[in-house]
Amino acid sequence: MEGSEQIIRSVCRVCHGGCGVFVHVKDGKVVKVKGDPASPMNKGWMCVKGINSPEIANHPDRLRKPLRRKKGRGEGEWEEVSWDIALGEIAEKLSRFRQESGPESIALGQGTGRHHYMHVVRFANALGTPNWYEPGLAQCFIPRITVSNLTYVGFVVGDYYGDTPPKCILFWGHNPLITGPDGELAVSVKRALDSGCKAIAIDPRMSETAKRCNLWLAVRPGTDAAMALAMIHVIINESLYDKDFVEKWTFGFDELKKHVEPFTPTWAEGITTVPASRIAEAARLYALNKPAILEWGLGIEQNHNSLQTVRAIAILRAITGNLDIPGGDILGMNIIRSYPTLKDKLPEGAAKKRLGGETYKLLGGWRAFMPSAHIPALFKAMRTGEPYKIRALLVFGNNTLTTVANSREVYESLKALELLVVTDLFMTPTAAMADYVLPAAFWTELNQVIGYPLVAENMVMAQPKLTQTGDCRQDEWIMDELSKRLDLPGSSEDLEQVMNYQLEPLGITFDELKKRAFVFPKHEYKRYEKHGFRTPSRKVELYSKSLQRLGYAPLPAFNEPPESPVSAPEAAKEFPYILITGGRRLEFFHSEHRQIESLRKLRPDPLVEMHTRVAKERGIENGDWVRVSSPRGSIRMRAM
Ligand SMILES: Nc1nc2c(c(=O)[nH]1)N[C@H]1C(S)=C(S)[C@@H](COP(=O)(O)OP(=O)(O)OC[C@H]3O[C@@H](n4cnc5c(=O)[nH]c(N)nc54)[C@H](O)[C@@H]3O)O[C@H]1N2
Ligand SMILES: Nc1nc2c(c(=O)[nH]1)N[C@H]1C(S)=C(S)[C@@H](COP(=O)(O)OP(=O)(O)OC[C@H]3O[C@@H](n4cnc5c(=O)[nH]c(N)nc54)[C@H](O)[C@@H]3O)O[C@H]1N2
Ligand code: SF4
Ligand SMILES: [Mo]
Repeated sequence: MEGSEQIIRSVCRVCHGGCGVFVHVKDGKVVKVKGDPASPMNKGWMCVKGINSPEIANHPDRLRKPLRRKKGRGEGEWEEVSWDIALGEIAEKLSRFRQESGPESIALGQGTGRHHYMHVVRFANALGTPNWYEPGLAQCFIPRITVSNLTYVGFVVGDYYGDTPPKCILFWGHNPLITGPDGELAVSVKRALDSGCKAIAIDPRMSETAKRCNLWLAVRPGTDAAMALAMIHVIINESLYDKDFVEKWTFGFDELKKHVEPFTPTWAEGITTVPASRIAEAARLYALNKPAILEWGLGIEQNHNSLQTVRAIAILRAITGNLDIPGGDILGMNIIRSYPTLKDKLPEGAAKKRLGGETYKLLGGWRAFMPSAHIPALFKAMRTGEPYKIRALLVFGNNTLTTVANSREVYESLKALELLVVTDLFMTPTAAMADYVLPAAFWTELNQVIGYPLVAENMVMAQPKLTQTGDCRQDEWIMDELSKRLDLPGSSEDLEQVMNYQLEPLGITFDELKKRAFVFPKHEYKRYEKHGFRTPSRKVELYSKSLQRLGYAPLPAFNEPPESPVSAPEAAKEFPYILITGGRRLEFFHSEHRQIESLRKLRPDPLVEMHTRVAKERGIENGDWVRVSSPRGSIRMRAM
């Protein structure tokens, strides 16, 4: 019906959050998105990115048809082709590479946790290639997931939605007022802070979240393990730990106690540059204000010592008895089935060929949570053919040139491929280098089951397909169509069947979930009291025999970051400052949204934040254009 507006319940997915929304559709287009006050997640709130969904969905630069390269790579000459032609030609090439060089010569890439995340893993297993990657993983989320599984099995998230509010929140390398959702929503964190709970931020930067805290510890980047070890030292030394929980539910406390004896706050001050008294104060504040949430983020993972850093921090939650209690850090309920990734279809021999798998055992080896290729090893194989040639890369929503480290090398790697296929919403710099560019569906244009928070799945929501743009297709469909043409395992099962399989434990189908909008059962606290933790010792493993068996330290340790002023004083003469490049902005999601006018005007220029002392030393004023250089490259940015 022309002119009439429909309003349908859905879930925003501009980021990997889960804000319940109402989508207004008119003449087949999304014209407005509003927060759903009934959603327990966001209670009607939305961020600027989500609110501007219609502008993103209907943007004139959206890719609308499959494109085939007409001239040389990156020359920008394309011809529109039908899906049938594009998919047929791609499948024909993949089939040839598989036969000639083995399936491992085909790599799959994807970006951050989007709807098709697990479908890429499924497609890789069906293809028989161990070589898929995601630029998050090794330095985003996988250390936290891996450590959680090694230490207490399962993933914890802050309990913002129960009846007991937290008394304290410790934000560690995390800025959820800007970046949430990544396990929590900015709005829940804000509510908790507004209600007057105590808060601590451990962040080299006075972040938006740090500004709202009682205590801010400006840690030297990459030295968080030393800080955490000293906090454990204080909590044990001053007897602030939860004796009952430690005795009944932890393994290796005596070893830990002995291990942290030398790690005093004064020792940590020498490493982290934070005064010993403030480290002790933070330890006391956190341990004495129970229930407490420990919000950990990317800042503790983007370093060389990520696993041990994250382990030391995870141990803090356990010895203070904050695990799975009301208002503390609750273990995910995982109320739906895990995605059918066809894991058993990947031959054992293929898994052994995973690039980097032998060296990075917890990323790509058999003990890994979700084995994937080691990105530098994979991109090196593309460039050099060592240890074997990667001939094709199929990218589903990753701006590889801007989000994988070392753009120069990435560029050389992509140029060396025989086939590059990029599926995206827009013509990104990465897509511009491809042989085929395939148009992806935006969130209002696809079906998906959303388990939230990610990997914990305490709540499940439905996102229904409501609109269509050009010939855009959802990534899962593209992979399924290639699977059919290659006659791969699982190709007879469609997405609806997969979603219904996942939902089966709830006794509902995707169609029924769409009508209910969400399922959010009451949390069952302390389930470990019934069956123990799901670790080998049935307890929280402060001391990890599993890590020891893999050849890693069973108790967390600090290692000085490479290329720091301490470990590389010579390099520090030429490059005296430490650069950290996490720092997200509310207006953008990673490399996205710079072309969305309503968002871009809020932040027109790339900004580098620096200390006023550094600015004074260099005679830099607020807003000046400066050049930021590292041994790997340089970039022009505006000083803040
Ligand atoms: N220097 C530096 N680099 C980083 C980070 C950092 O902090 N600093 N962070 C790292 C982290 S944690 C992550 S998770 C990664 C994120 O890396 P990416 O996920 O690659 O980041 P984006 O730029 O959000 O997304 C890439 C592309 O996906 C497209 N896209 C969006 N939705 C869809 C969809 O449904 N289907 C398809 N096919 N395409 C879609 C977008 O248009 C965009 O061009 O970056 C990593 N890289
Ligand atoms: N608006 C928006 N939201 C997002 C994203 C986005 O691009 N835009 N990306 C999403 C993704 S994929 C992710 S992974 C999350 C990440 O979200 P967060 O986990 O919040 O990560 P960041 O914002 O990168 O960094 C958090 C803080 O860590 C600090 N930090 C940097 N180095 C260190 C360090 O060595 N130690 C400590 N203690 N702190 C350090 C930074 O100064 C920063 O304030 O955000 C998600 N949400
Ligand atoms: S926080 Fe994420 S899910 Fe919520 S409105 Fe913003 S972009 Fe959408
Ligand atoms: Mo990420």
